[in-house]
Amino acid sequence: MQSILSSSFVQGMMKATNDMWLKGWDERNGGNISMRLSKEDVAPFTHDFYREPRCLTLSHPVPELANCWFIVTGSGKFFRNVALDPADSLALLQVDEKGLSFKIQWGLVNGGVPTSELASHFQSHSVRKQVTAGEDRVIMHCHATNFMALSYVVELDAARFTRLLWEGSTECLVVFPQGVGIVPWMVPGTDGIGEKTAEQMQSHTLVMWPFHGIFATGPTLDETFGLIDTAEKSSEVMVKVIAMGGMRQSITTSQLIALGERFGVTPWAAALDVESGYVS
Ligand code: 2HA
Ligand code: ZN
Repeated sequence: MQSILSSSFVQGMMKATNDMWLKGWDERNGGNISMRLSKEDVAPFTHDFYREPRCLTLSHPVPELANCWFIVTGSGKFFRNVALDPADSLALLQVDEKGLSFKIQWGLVNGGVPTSELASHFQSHSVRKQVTAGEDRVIMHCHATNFMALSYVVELDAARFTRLLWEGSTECLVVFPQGVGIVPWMVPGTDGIGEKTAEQMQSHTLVMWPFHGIFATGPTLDETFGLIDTAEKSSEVMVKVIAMGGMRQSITTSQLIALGERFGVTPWAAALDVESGYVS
């Protein structure tokens, strides 16, 4: 019998959290990840499940996620420790048939609860599951340094900020053609920030939490990590550009349109419409 520790989803969470720690995006207990699994994914590992799983009530009902399985990081757990002791840091849980509560079937062996951002994750999962016909399975939150730094100096306008990141690196428009949504600063770990984030997830794969970090979604851990990595790289370029005195030239609107055509993506029109290089 194969141990759940060798499953692709536990191994995947170990790799993602370690990569993010090494990137410097997840100091202390910063950041959280959740991935929706199928019952086929978890079926080979039921022998590792608790005989009497703990049941916890959800603060916000998620009927769209009824019966769904998730692997998530634990509240207060450090990303740097996940790979050292995944059974302590991760939780495998299943939502009940009404979307009102969930059972912890494996993990958190030393106690504790799933990530404090579970409300935001679940509300975003509900939206992404629907808008991508089930394709998006991952929600990832972290404190990407340069992306955060930009939130202190740019105008907090989603179209303008998207345009800035598209200009910060040629591949960005191809990787996130739907652009970056922005929510106002809000207290983390609440249903309120979860609602606002999920609203943005209707039409964006990336959402900025100003002065805090980033929320991202995608079909796999690799894709979602790559999405954040791309936005963060562009943010780093733009931090340097702004520190050097601002843009003197950049990718033009017609060049961005040509990029979209070549790679078969439809760029968010609002971000094409705003003027280039607005940071001076
Ligand atoms: O998990 O990053 O936003 C700690 C956080 C909360
Ligand atoms: Zn955070």
